[in-house]
Amino acid sequence: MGEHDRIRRVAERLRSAKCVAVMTGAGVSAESRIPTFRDAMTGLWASFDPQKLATPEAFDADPETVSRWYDFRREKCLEAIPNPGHEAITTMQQRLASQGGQLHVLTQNVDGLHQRAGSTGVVELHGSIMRWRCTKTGARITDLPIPLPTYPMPSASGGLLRPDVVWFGETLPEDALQAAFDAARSCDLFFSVGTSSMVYPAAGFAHLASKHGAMLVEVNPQRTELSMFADVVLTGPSGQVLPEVVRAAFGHTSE
Ligand code: BJW
Repeated sequence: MGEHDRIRRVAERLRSAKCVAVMTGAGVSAESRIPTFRDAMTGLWASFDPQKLATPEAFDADPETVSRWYDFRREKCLEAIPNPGHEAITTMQQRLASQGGQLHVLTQNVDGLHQRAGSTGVVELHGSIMRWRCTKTGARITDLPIPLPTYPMPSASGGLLRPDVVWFGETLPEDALQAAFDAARSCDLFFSVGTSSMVYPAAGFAHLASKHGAMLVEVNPQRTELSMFADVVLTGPSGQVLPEVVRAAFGHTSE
């Protein structure tokens, strides 16, 4: 089956679906020029290992460096604009809603680009880079200047402000986890878009959906840990592939 036929097969299922779940990873924002998580260390940050910086241990040992890294990335995310991949997901969500269905956006990304593309109810499994959280009280704060005046940034209650994201070894927000479980168990179609499918528990939701009977579709220019389990693999950048799926299903790419 060629790529065109694979897209048609997905489009047919999408047209008749009542419930769709879309799990996204860093690749969906690559065409907005936000480097993927594993490619994030460019320029000044080239000598750092993201897997080591995105940990509570790194923040405890060197809160200045970790705060600077997140503030640098916060600025890049704010400068970025949503791309046709984000927009296609929003279009799918609106089309499904208009025919009485629903589409759940589950994202591992912390960049806020799905919301800025107009998707609603976005489930942020790994938090948001736009928010900071007090290490003492857990209070959240969103309206801090860019750049921060100092690194690390003290909180009003004598603690530090850390990014409100989920680091390795930390648990995901309970409400986001529950929403993702519910969506994976109840959807007829599950898209895994732009993720290496290496990080758990997020990577497990595709398998859960498949076990519950959903068609599993992967969108990625590269093969991943998930590819061999997918019913359909659409090979290419999500900013090209997803608009093609929307066109094939609904005949146009925007509302
Ligand atoms: C394109 C493209 C284009 C390029 N179009 N695509 C089970 C087994 C083994 C280990 C574990 C397990 N369960 C839990 C763990 C431990 C750990 C884990 O999974 N480790 C793995 C490395 C093995 N998980 C955790 O610690 C989680 N917590 C947890 O489970 O708590 C309970 C517990 C604790 C302790 C022990 C056991 C249980 C928390 C995970 C938190 C992840 N946080 C991060 C950082 C967020 C903040 C930040 O951004 O700095 O989240 S890590 C990082 O990885 C980030 C991402 O959201 C996440 C996923 O990465 P993603 O999105 O897949 O990006 P990439 O870069 O890997 O891939 C990009 C993809 O895009 C590639 O495939 C490209 O080809 C593709 N692409 N251009 C489409 N144009």
